[in-house]
Amino acid sequence: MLDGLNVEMDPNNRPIYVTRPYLPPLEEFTPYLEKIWESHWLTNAGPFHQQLEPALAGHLGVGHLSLFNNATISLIVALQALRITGEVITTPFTFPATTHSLLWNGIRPVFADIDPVTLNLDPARIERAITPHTMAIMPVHCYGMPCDYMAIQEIADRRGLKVIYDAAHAFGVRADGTSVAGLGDMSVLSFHATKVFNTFEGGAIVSRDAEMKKRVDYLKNFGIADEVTVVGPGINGKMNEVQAAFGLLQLRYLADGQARRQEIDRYYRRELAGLRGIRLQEPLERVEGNYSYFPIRVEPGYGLTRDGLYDALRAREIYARRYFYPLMSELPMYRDMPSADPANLPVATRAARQILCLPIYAGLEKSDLDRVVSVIKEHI
Ligand code: T4K
Repeated sequence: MLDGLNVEMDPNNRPIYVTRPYLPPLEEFTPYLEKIWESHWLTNAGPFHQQLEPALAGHLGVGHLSLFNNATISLIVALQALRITGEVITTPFTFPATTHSLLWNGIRPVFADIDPVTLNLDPARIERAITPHTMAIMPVHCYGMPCDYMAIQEIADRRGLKVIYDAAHAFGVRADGTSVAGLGDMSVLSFHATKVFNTFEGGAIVSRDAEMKKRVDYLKNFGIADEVTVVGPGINGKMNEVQAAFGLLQLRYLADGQARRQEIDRYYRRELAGLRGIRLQEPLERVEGNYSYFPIRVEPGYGLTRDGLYDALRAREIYARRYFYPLMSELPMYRDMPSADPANLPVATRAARQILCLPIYAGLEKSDLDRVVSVIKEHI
């Protein structure tokens, strides 16, 4: 019978993805599910939710964390909670969720160019994009590389702007000894299946104080304060009990997954060092990274274009990804905005055409990594 369970897979040819979730042993999840079945408490800030919130805040070293069903809704709610309107300065080099969260709030995104080294918003370009309508800055710690947060905060303080960090890639990242998740007026994390810490789907907002966390918590639950009081136009952003339970279990396995990613990062750096036309993003000394992505730049001098290498890898069932191509400023809903002009975004435009994210996840074997590297070396 063809039930899909008995397919033999050649280990030298099995598909290699850009990422795969790191899953704890299944039998360790069963007791959590049994508890949920016993209690009949499935969602709406249940017991696992109540345990995971402080556990994650403690793990990340932040004060006021609110769990969500995903990072996209978290971004939308963060903008609501801070009552942002008008224009927000943001990066074009990101995933659609960042920019779309602005549109969902009726806010006009204003694109500013990125720094060629960090691939994050360039503070000098932020300054130039400010108008009388600007209310906030929404930077992204792309690939978990921290933004120039001191310069961004200095601009925000001087110009009276809010800062909402899209920290979807930055779970566990520390810069100058401080958790990146606590920066700005708010930071948003993603716990999607493809992230270093996952709850299948999930996310969180980190607020600056208890008062703001309370507002966020109302907003993620339809604005409901009690049975007869609805204080705002909230949405359904709640994380359910199965997700929260999985998060608690994941926390126990995080260090193992992280250690393996770090080894893979080292392997790539060793194997790809000095290859003509292949440039790596150098880690910064003051940053403790999370090894969630491994971007390479395919430059003139390499034997293939970035897309040529992407195709060559695919032909061998290696599914590297062109994060983030196309740029958000190239999408039909944004490209007619004056700030979307490629002439305004030369660094981002080049990055979107040169960067390829290589596979990095705990389940990769040495033979998988050798396969990736050998395809890259075939074309130098
Ligand atoms: N802000 C930023 C900067 C983001 O990058 C993202 C999401 C968000 C905000 C929004 O966060 P959430 O609302 O999702 O919490 C993936 C993820 O779906 C997305 O969450 C992530 N960024 C983005 C960078 O990557 P796709 O379209 O590349 O996903 P997909 O389905 O092609 O998956 C990529 C690879 O992962 C697959 O080839 C195989 C592997 N995979 C995927 C899934 C879903 C698995 O092995 N298992 C799985 O369950 O967006």
